[in-house]
Amino acid sequence: MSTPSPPFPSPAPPPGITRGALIVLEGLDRAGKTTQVSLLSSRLTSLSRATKTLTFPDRTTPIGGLINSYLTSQTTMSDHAIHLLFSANRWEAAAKITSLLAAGTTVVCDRYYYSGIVYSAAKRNPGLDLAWARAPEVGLPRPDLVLFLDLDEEQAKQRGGWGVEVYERGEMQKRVRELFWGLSMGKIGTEAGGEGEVAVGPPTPERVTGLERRFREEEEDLHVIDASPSVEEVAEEVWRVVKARVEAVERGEVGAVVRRVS
Ligand code: ATM
Repeated sequence: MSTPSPPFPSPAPPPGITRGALIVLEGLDRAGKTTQVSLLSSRLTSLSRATKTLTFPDRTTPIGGLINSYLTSQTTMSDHAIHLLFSANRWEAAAKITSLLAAGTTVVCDRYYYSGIVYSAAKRNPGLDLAWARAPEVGLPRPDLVLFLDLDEEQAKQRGGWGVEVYERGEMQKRVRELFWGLSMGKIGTEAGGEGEVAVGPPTPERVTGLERRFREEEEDLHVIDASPSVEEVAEEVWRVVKARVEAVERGEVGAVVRRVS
C-alpha cells in the first residue's frame, strides 16, 4: 500500500532558519492553564523568540461558534458530532500552524487534540473510545511537547470549584484526569464491568483487569506537571521542561520539519 500524501503541504524552513516548536498546555478546570500559557508566551517573547499563542477550541470561527453553543448549553448535539466539530476546529488551523512553525515561530497552544480525545472518551459512550476519538486527529501537526497541569479534586475545590460549562463537573473532571495520567504512561485499559477506559497507573492504581492498549506517541510527548504550587513555581517548572525541548528542536533533534500525528 502506498503512503498517503499529507493533507496539506509541510514546507521546510528557509535556509538559515530553524523551525519553531509546537508546545501544548493541557489541564483540568482551575489548574491555571491559561495563566501558564500566557506566562510561557511572554517568557519566550522576552527571549526574542517569535511566538504565537493559539487557543482550542477557537470560538471565533463558525465551527467554534457551534462548539461554544454546545459548551454553554444553548445547543444539544450527539457525542460524535461535537467530537468531530472540535477536531474540525483544529483542522481549520492546521495549515496555519504548519506555516508558522516552518517560518521559525514557536507555537504555544492552550489545549489541542489531547483534550479532544480525552474529554470525548471521558463521556463513557461505548461507541466513542479513545481510539475512535483519535482517528480524525491523525495527520495534524504533532506537538513537540505536551504538558498536563495536574490538580486533584480537593485542590480544585479549594480554588473555587468547577465552572458552569457542560464538562465542568466533578465526575467528568475526575475521569479526564485519569485518562491524561494513562496517556502520560502510555497505558490505557478497559475496566471489567463495562466501565470503559481508565488509566493503568496513577491516580487509579491497579484497577484495570481487561485489555490494555498503548498510545506510544502520547506516552512520548506528554509530561505531567503538578499544578498545586504557586503560579510562579509552576511557571518555573513549565519553563524548565519547555526550554529543554525547544532547545532540542533547535538542534534539529526532533526533525527539521514538524512531525504529524500518526
Ligand atoms: P476551555 O475551557 O479551555 O475553553 O475549553 C472548553 C472545554 O472544551 C473544556 N471543558 N472543560 N473543562 C474541554 C473541552 N474540549 C473538548 O472537549 N474537546 C476539545 O477538542 C477541546 C480543545 C476542548
